[in-house]
Amino acid sequence: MTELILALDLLDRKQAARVAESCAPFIDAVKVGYPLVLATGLSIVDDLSGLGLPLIADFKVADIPNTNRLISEAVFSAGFDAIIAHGFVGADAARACVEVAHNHGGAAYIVAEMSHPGATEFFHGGVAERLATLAVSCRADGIIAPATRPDRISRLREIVGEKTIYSPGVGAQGGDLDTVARLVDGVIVGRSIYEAEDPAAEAERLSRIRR
Ligand code: NUP
Repeated sequence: MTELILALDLLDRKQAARVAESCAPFIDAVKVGYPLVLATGLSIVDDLSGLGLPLIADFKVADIPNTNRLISEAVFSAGFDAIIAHGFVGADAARACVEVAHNHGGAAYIVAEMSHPGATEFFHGGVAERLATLAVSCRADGIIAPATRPDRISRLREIVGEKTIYSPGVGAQGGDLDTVARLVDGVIVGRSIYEAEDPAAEAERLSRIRR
């Protein structure tokens, strides 16, 4: 079954906790990014840890190896279970995130290709393929690939094999859940769920139509 990962890009701590709690029975993980953490601080992890779901830190870490290591240590010490990092900074920097993740019993995912229209300016022309190859060589647990371009997911799948592919871009960005769910291990969905009139009902609906 393809996982359903809630992208919790809300700015209000109480609302975020409420949405996550109501959706919890229908989702497999919660992804937290800069919007929520910058609004609430890392202590938001304490509010969400009671859900019993994996918490993914989407900080798209992209610095030198030492700084990546420091960021990753802070992320896992706060209680996150996984981290998303960029690969374009090079294998040494990406590997720093992977090593810290694995030392903490967690996971690290490398962005291979982003989902927004502008991503094609830099990720196409062989770059995404190189990033997916780097993710494999760094022993990352998987990659992030765009739900908005299923053909690209299929191409990147050839490179990463059995590794996990998590895919954002379903719904608000135009990606089709049914198409993408067949190709990936997990879909990442934000606005379609948390902006719905009844987020839990929408999460339940999506959880039923994914394969
Ligand atoms: O390529 C990416 N595209 C993307 O949308 C990589 C990401 N990490 N994301 C994130 O996925 C984005 O920051 C947001 O948190 C989520 C998609 O949210 P939505 O478009 O479903 O609201």
